[in-house]
Amino acid sequence: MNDMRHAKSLIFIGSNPPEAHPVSMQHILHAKEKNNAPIIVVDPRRTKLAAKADEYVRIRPGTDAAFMLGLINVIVAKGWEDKEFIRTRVSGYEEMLEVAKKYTPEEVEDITGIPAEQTYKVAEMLAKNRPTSLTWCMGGTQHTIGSSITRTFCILQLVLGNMGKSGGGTNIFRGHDNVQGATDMCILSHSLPAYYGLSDGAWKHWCRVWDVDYDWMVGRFKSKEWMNKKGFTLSRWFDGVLEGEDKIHNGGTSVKALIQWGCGSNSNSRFHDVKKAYNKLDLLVVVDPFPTSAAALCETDNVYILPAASQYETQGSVSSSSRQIQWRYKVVEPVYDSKDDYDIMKEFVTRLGFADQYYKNIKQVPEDITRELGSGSLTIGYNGQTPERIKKHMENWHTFDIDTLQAKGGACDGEYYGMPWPCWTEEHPGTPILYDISKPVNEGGLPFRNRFGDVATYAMSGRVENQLAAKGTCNPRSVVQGGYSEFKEVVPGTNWKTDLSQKTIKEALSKGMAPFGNARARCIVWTFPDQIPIHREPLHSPRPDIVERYPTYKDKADHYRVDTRYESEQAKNNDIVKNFPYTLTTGRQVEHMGAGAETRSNKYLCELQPEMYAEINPKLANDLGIRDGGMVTVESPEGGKIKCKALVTERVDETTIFLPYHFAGSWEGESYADQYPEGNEPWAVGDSGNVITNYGYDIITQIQATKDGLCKISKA
Ligand SMILES: Nc1nc2c(c(=O)[nH]1)N[C@H]1C(S)=C(S)[C@@H](COP(=O)(O)OP(=O)(O)OC[C@H]3O[C@@H](n4cnc5c(=O)[nH]c(N)nc54)[C@H](O)[C@@H]3O)O[C@H]1N2
Ligand SMILES: Nc1nc2c(c(=O)[nH]1)N[C@H]1C(S)=C(S)[C@@H](COP(=O)(O)OP(=O)(O)OC[C@H]3O[C@@H](n4cnc5c(=O)[nH]c(N)nc54)[C@H](O)[C@@H]3O)O[C@H]1N2
Ligand SMILES: [Mo]
Repeated sequence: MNDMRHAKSLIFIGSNPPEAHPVSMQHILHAKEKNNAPIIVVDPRRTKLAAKADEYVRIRPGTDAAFMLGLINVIVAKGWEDKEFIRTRVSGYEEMLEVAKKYTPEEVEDITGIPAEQTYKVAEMLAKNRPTSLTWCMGGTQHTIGSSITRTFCILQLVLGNMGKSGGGTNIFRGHDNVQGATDMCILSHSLPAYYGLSDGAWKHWCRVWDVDYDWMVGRFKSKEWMNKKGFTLSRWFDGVLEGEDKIHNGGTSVKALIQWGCGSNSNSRFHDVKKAYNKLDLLVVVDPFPTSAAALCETDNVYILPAASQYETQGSVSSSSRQIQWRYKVVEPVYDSKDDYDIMKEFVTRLGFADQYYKNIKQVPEDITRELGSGSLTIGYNGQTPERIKKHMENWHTFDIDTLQAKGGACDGEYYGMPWPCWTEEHPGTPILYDISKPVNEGGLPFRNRFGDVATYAMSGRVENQLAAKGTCNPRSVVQGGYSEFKEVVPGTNWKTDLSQKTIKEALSKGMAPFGNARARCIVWTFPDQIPIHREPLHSPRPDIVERYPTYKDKADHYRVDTRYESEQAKNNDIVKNFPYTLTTGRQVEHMGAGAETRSNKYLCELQPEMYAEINPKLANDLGIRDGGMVTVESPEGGKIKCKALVTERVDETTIFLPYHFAGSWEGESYADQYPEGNEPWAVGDSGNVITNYGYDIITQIQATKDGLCKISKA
């Protein structure tokens, strides 16, 4: 984040840091004030960040891929692309360009609503102010094509040659405290820690790390098939409860029990379906410092609330958005009956009868947990950051330079704060900027990773292309002067990812090379439905004519154990748009967090932001007879309905409604605060925005499409 201070221009796409990442603003405004870096904001709403922008680009929700491809098209037509970077470090460029050429600024205007002149203007601002720091957040991801949209952001930065450079890069501001750490540990249903996946090889690797017998592990599953199969995602667990037993891909059974561990519940889209599912469960366990809306909404008796301690009452390692690892120290002992998450986990593990295996390497909690994870998380270089080193950084944080992150003198001399991963060995200083070939690998430099072989043949063109970086393109002091494959077989039968002795990693570093090879960044992903990212209209769109030209995907069966509708849902659009003509989008307020269980339990924050509202443009409000502060009803195509206040504002355009998603505690205007355990009802209650968010999930990640959809609004 601090490296944004070196940017010469900054573009924010679907990211609103004054609300969601206020601390980052010091770096952003530093670039603006000290470097004269123009700020470009791409958002359907004129946000607080847009107020600081040199160029505000109003975009129709869900159409960012078209805008990015349009920018690439203009940049290349003007000859502004970084030809040397593309020649030496990019693959699949020609094929990508063929696709981008279809997105002329006029076509982009039709799809996105962005005037063609503005696409030219932004392209020129980016080309003439390099490097650009590109930031995206949830406005870029929460769409059916979110995984394609984010790829177009990366490709734009490749075309401009802004990757691996100080002041450049793709900077994704993360979500919760330690969500980068949670992601790295793969608290996800499709991978073991550190992105190893679910293959037999991945299980065998982690069984070796945990020092448990692989066959014992297999025996924990109904059958081996379930070890290798993706689980449910958080966004769809309730469909596993509601769908017919034969329909779901879950061993012939619906979901019977649910543990929500640090999950705010009304963060799920289609929340009215979530409510139905709570009441069909045999067992619901909520592990949280607050009861959450789940505990209040569930009308059955089988709900257990386990009071978790907060992060001030525990300690351990956490990872920030910048891949830095920090140690968090305990401030107070857990209060009242609460226990920290480690102790709650221990109670479960002990009663379930596998404490011996679970704690084999763990004598000292949490230091040994950090050590064990590090010893196995070789893929991303989490092995050099020992608890001792992390604590040393915390004690000496004042010796690190804010511009470079590097310590000048003292106990951490030359190291980067928090040892951003990859930190390949206990001597390695950490990697402050990914893919930076200006520095030696031993000093925090890095090439692009080689992951899918050395040569590829592209289906769309039949062209064969070397996937390794060009001759002469490598980090200083690399023994191989150019691209190279990943390191294998230094210890027979292993590779750099599975060699627990870490000899392979050390061998690579001794040669000044990266264990994962030196390759090109790819514009083509041959395992994705869109090998090159393209625009596809949201399932529910205000523009049926664009649906015809840019239709969605085919329906996808067994997508994380549930069937997911794409074309069959979009087929209903012509009817839906007649009754639900307004575009819906959702997001955050600085005063509240996520589903709001914590912040709506805080008197002072509730005084600042006490009520649920819908943002509506003055013209639309006037046409519909809606007044600022008056009550409105908002309805979704799937039967969801909420009541809240109207916030009449130019922030949104005449066809868009914005809802914050932090509220719960009332349903169609009726409070259910009395259903919280006594004394635990929140200070602020309101209808949940997620009752209105529409059906729709990303084709790869299954993230919920909470940033586009349709709705109806009327005076209540
Ligand atoms: N105070 C506070 N801070 C938080 C959080 C919180 O709840 N409260 N949550 C944390 C979490 S978990 C996360 S993930 C981050 C999220 O941080 P952000 O993603 O920055 O927050 P959002 O408000 O969800 O969305 C950002 C912007 O995307 C815009 N947007 C909506 N649709 C589109 C679209 O189709 N295209 C484009 N270009 N923009 C669009 C919205 O208008 C909004 O201004 O914030 C983190 N920080
Ligand atoms: N409409 C709409 N919906 C969205 C989004 C959107 O932009 N629009 N954004 C989505 C995104 S990006 C996210 S990340 C999700 C967030 O959704 P959730 O993950 O549900 O968000 P939070 O409300 O922050 O939930 C965190 C819970 O953890 C509890 N907690 C805090 N500290 C601890 C602890 O130490 N231990 C335990 N056990 N619990 C603790 C808190 O009390 C809180 O109840 O929402 C998603 N939903
Ligand atoms: Mo998030």
